[in-house]
Amino acid sequence: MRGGTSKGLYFQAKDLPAEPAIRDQVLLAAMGSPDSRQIDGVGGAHPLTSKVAIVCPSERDDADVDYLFLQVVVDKAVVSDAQNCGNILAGVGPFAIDEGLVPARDGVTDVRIHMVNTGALAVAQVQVKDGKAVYEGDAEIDGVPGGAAPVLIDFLDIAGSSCGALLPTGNITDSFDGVTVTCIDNGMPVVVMQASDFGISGNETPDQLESMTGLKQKVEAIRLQAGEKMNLGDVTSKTVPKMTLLSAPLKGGLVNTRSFIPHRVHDAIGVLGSVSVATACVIKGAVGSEYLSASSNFDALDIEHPTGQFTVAMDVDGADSPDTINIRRAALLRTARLLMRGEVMIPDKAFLNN
Ligand code: NQM
Repeated sequence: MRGGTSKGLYFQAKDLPAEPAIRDQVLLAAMGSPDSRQIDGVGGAHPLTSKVAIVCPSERDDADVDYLFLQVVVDKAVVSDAQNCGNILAGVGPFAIDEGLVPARDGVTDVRIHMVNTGALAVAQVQVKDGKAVYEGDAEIDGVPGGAAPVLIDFLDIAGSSCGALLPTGNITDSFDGVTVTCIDNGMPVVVMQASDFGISGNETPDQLESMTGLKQKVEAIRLQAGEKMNLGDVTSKTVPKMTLLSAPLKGGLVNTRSFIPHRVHDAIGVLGSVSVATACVIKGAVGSEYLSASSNFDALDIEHPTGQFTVAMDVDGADSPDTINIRRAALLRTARLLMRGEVMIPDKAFLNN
């Protein structure tokens, strides 16, 4: 399925080996990792197209399904559950309905999703007709050509869900290698920085940024230090924290972004990544707060990115101080599409490695 601006394989948990080590070998073989082209699998040779959702009925009273997100690293034999993914999340509601995991109600069905990676909850509003998810429609999201049925997603309790606190270092800003940053986790651990502190405009294309070796080394050096202070431990081989560079908006949005996720540059921006960036912008004194103005509309905070913009709705109290800030709501629009349904073939050797 395509979920938002990402693409991945969606499985029911019962169809995969229960033992994580064997399951991961199966997923590596399915995607064709490790190989920069993923030529011997169905992965798309980019972190955004090498993703997996594993879904099953939830045992929680407040959730319909459990969603475990796994990042299958393209060029390493690594499958990581260290991060969540809000784009792949967009396909979970429709998948759960089509697989009969949730009773479908014609019109709109609310699917309550327990996001296993972080323990937080999201509610997806899925369009339904004749008991099946509807994929066609007019809702457009930047980074995806054409329209599709809207999937509205409300995130309920995501602050600090990976790092233990919204501002996991205990500070609104920190300094690493002379660069002032805000370390934040409102659903995704992100280090928010100013592009100008790296001597770039922030309008460069992802390809241009990926070719700037010195810049990438500087960003990675900060990431390794910030990761420790954000309670993530040694993040050398983790895909978090994400590193987002801010600059002035070009298209009337709140702020412009370029995101290292963390070694490739995102063609757009992650869903939860953008919620974390929007949150930094509304905290007084945080990196990004300089872009907020009296006229900023909290129902539509537009985060610009290389292929358009991403609109986040936020309801926040007490943003004057890290001690009082209370995120009451973070919500956004995504779309998803079922691309194919079937079997992915796994060579026997994937099972023999264990
Ligand atoms: O931040 C890419 C994506 C993501 C993650 C990444 C995401 C999110 O665009 O919730 O969606 O940052 O690795 O799929």
